[in-house]
Amino acid sequence: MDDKQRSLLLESSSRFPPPPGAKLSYGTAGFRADALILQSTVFRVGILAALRSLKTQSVIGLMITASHNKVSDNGIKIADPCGGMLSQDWEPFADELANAPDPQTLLSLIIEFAKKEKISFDGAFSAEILLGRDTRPSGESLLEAAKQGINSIVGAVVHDMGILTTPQLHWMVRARNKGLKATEADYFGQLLSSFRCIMDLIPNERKINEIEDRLIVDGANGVGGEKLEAVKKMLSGLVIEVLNSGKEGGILNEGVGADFVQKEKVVPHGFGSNHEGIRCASLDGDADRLVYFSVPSNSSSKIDLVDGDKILSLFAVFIKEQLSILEGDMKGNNNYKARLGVVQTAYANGASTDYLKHLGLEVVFTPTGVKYLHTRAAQYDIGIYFEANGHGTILFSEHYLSWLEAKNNELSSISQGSELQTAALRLLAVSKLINQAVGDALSGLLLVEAILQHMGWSIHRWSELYQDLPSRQLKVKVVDRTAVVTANAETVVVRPPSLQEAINAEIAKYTRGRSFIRPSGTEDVIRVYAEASTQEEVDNLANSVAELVDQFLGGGSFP
Ligand code: NG1
Ligand code: ZN
Repeated sequence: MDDKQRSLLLESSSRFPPPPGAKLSYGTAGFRADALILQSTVFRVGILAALRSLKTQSVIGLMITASHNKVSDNGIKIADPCGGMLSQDWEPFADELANAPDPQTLLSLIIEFAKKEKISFDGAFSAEILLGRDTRPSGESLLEAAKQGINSIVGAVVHDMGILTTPQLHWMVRARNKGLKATEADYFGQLLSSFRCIMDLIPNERKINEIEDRLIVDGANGVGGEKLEAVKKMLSGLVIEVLNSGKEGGILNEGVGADFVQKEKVVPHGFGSNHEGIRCASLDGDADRLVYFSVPSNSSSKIDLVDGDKILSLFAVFIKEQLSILEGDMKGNNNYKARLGVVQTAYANGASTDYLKHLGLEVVFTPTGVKYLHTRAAQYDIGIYFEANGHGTILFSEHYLSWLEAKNNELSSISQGSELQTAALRLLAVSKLINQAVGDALSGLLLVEAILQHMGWSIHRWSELYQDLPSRQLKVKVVDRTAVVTANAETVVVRPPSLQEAINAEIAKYTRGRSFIRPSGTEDVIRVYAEASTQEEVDNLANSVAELVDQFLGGGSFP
């Protein structure tokens, strides 16, 4: 590193002193905190993104968002060249950078890391970063801090892509690195044409009118509602009404959005008895999560929730149907049996896992966090992953896609328009509609809608695939959440000692009881999850486990 680069880093970082006393960590979704303390972190992640671009000689993405968190929070995360999350082996360096106390320490860390990673500053390659942000008011000034961080690396180029959903930014990074067009218009174009393709391939006899042709979407008062309004204008075959689009003056994620709906199981603001029985969906604040629900006809405030597990199940049923057609009667020479896998976390409702296994699918578990689920799903020809909260997607391996393309070409010459070829075309369309980089509420919503039409299913028919076990989630504030260490995809507490035994003793009191705890990666809390055969039992189990957490870790409160 030459003197010009050194002094540029020292000079710019002196303008962004870290917040006194704060210890930040690159959690399940990057850095997240109160927006007021994030200037220096975002600046430093700007530097990190430029270094990552130099290292990988690729375009890197930076997204400023705090997803479903309250509007006063914000956050920042990196999208790697393939459009996925930052490679995990860089996370410790991200933490060190964010927590470096002064410019000189920061510079030394960068020099040492660049040496270790063999990052060259010779100017042969210029770092290139795509920047996106959600609708949070703090986003604009944080964007400026990110730009200054990126520009602290000589020659770095920044493209401000404006206000985007998180998955749009990840999609753009992936497309750019594949040498494809990567504007928002290209993104919408791909979604709409593949949606149309699946709709056009629906067999005539399936076109039964069991389905209400109207979908009502809760936009969480965030970026998703805004983008869906744009999609709506270009869409045919589906009537979408957007509520909580953010234009009516509602507050982001307050009493609205996928996280609220999934955790509280109540209607979001703006929905009520006039929506009874109609298919409704809810996006989160940055539109990477999607859940469906219907408002019941009785006066209960609880909704019939169709969560990420059920979206996964719908996708699995559809994919499995296409694979059975394609693989059931293999014509020609080029035959291949796809490896289909399903990836869940411990938050998946036990009834969903039973259902998926009953379908004959391979189901595996990872710890919470997209980085784990995505990596595991990528090991299959077709890997479907979902968190119960509605974040998920379907990954197709390059190898399988090439086979599918070749098979489609072969079938179009020997049996054009056959059931076999149609199944191949449907799978190819799914691979284009569903975001291959991260979970994406907009593309997921279009795929759900196309599949429901294909099946001729109402939301009620879909919801009846299986009956969820009653579940409950709580959070407990403790003095130090890092004191909890878990194993076995977060289902067992290994530290503090004896806590797991105490939890087991509570679980043993209930029929079909299940409970686990883990430190959140996005909030300063311990999360408690419980499942049992009745709502009353599960509420009791969750409360007792939360009390145990408080006893063992002290200083607790239940926010
Ligand atoms: P944490 O705060 O680590 O539980 C939450 C979600 C994750 C994931 C991240 C990223 C739950 C229980 N946890 O993480 O699944 O979506 O946010 O946004 O929903
Ligand atoms: Zn989100």
